[in-house]
Amino acid sequence: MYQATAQSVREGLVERWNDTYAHFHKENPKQAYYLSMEYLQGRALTNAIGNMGLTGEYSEALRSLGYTLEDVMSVERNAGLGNGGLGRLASCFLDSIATLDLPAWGYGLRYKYGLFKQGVDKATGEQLEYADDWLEVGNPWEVARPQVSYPISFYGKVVNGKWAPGKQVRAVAYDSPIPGYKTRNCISLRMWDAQPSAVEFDLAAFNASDYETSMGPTNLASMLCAVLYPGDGTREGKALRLSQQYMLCSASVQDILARWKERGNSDWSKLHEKVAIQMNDTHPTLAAPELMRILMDDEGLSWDDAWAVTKKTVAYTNHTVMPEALEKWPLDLVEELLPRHMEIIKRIDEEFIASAAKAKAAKAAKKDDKKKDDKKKKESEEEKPAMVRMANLCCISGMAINGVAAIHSEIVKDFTFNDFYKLFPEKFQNKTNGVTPRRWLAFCNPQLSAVITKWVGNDKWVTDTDELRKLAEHATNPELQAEWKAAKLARKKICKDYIKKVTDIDVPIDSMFDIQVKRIHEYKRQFLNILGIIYRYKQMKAMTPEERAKCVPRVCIFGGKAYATYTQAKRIVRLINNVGSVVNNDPEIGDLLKVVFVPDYNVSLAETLIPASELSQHISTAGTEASGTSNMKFQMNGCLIIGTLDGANVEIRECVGDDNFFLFGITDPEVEPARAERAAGKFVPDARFTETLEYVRSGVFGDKFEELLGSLEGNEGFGRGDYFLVGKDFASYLEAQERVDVAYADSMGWTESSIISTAFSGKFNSDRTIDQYAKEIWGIKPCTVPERK
Ligand code: H2P
Repeated sequence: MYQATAQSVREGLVERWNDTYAHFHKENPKQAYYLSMEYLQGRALTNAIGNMGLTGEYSEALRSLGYTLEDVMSVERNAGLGNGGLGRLASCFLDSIATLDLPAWGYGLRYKYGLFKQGVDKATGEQLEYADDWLEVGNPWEVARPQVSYPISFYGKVVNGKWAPGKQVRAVAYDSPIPGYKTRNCISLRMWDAQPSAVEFDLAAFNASDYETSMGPTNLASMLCAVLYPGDGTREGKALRLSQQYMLCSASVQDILARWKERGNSDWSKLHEKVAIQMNDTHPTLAAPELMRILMDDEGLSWDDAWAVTKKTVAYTNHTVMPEALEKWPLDLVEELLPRHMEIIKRIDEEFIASAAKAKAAKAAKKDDKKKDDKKKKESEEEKPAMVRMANLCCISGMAINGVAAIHSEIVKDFTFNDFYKLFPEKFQNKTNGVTPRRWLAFCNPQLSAVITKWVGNDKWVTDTDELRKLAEHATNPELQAEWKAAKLARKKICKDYIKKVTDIDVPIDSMFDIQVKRIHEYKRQFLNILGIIYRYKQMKAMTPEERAKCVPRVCIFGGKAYATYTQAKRIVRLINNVGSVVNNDPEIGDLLKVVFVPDYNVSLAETLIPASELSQHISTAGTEASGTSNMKFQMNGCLIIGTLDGANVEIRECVGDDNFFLFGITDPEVEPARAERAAGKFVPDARFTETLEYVRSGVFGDKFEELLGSLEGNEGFGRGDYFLVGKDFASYLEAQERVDVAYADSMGWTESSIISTAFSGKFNSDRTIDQYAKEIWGIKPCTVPERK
């Protein structure tokens, strides 16, 4: 029934999809292309019928056949071709682009397996990883386009200034329709699959039974699109990752230029008037040298002409400021894999250094500055082996460089890329992230949506989220409050049933649902959360039954994947699970505290958890989380936030007001001094922190978690000595949690804050973000597909 429903919906989409393509072709507008290694599309069915305004009709039709829409849609596999926020952001952006009728497309890779399916070992609490065979039963949302295919070359050498590649595969297009909300516009997400190139198939070798030789290209092709982010610990792994990135860039750039020609354009110097390419983080950086190569080597442009237009065409979004996450590749590897590109990159580098030196000289820099600069230059020259720093290449080639939240964009200017900022301040922008209110409120939370529509007076808020502000006028109205609470309770019930199904844990729905879901990472500090829970548990154990009865009951829910080779993150998962096993089975504690790790966090799970949330945790060390986007989804669904002054939390707090946000922790400027204090041995941890660590060490949770705890103390051999300052923020975190408990006990006050949260979430609509990209970076305008006559 799912397949039948999907086919029927798809049929309805195809007409809009074809019309959109034809209309863009006819109008020949400037078009933007979003290049991303990740997309977290989640399920397509509910979204498609929701955007087409046909949810009621499909529900009804299915009911008449003896099915429910919920059951049918829950069969769909999640398209999990991403890791976290970066990939989901790309998917929200596509929804907004289509909804705003903008001429733009997405490009990605069609991995055979998604990131991985996560399980939990019942006995040890450890994370388990399985291949996520998301295409196993086919994908009704894609259309293979074997006629759209491009050669992708690797290795070889440069002969007379041109590349004579050593290996080749073919990139073949698979398109998925992305319908906009209440519009006929339907854009494409084009994902490339790798196929062996027939010219490389060694028929003679095959017939001589030398299968290994003859199947070489086939193997390369199947490796290229096997998984997202293959381990890059070895040189082979690095080569594979870089090959994937190159394949995305090369296929997409070839396709973009083919379309540009097909639409009748021919003046290369005006390419940027018709094309904008957005590089989602540094993974698609090679788009810039690839564009240069094609323009020069295939189209015959001079270096100067090719460079002039390339730097007006590509733009770069930075998503992280952590030095270890800024990609760099060994120069000799790039040279071996992509010899012509390395020549181009070297020339970009040389010309940049020369022009930067000129600019400096012209400014007659102060003596001090000069000394500093000389020192920097020396450091970079001394790096061995030599590296290609992708972010630097992006900053030099990009027409625009943007961060993803106000505070992050400032950090990017002041620290991460300060040298580049000083040279070209005009390139630097901020584009605070957003999320689509269709998927993340209207469709995932129909219960709350109905209440909102009733009290706002119409459903215009589904696109114009400023309309949500009208809720604030009624935030203390008992009638709205009652309906609001009923909607929340209905969602908590659904969530409870889901938790029971997948973990067998019974959670009480009259407890506070306190959720932290995101990639497991030390900087995101799931560790701080679980240590806070351990402290709470320890306190409760020491109470008399009467005292204990006064505690605010909580269900603490975690979800998120730890990258397969990230040992410390995996230890955190194990600690959470072990704490859960002890706490959840402690008769003294009963329903007062539950700790749940819901395995295999993905888009659908988020759609179940977020509507049920009352408190959510966004507690990264200040200055580390670029933006965060789940904070926005929680806020939209009337959830209160406990958080640090980091990423988009800062702007969320400005919108909801200090009273409706549980703030704690040190601020970004205080981080380095705090690290220095630690390094000097001057940091004295709060007694509650020491006590909590000792409690874990006493073996209450089975294992003593020595490696994990050691990382907080900077013991020799155990990491960087609480680099993310869990100890420093612990006391302030506990105090904020106390304020949470007090606030939750006042049900009316809490509900008022919940309503205010939703009411002032309008800014975090990805339509707003995309409108800014369109106007301030891409220079594109809506191109609305007319009704069929
Ligand atoms: C990253 C950042 C987030 C940001 C997101 C989208 C890489 O996502 O860390 O702060 O909101 O990109 O810009 P994530 O950590 O969830 O993988």
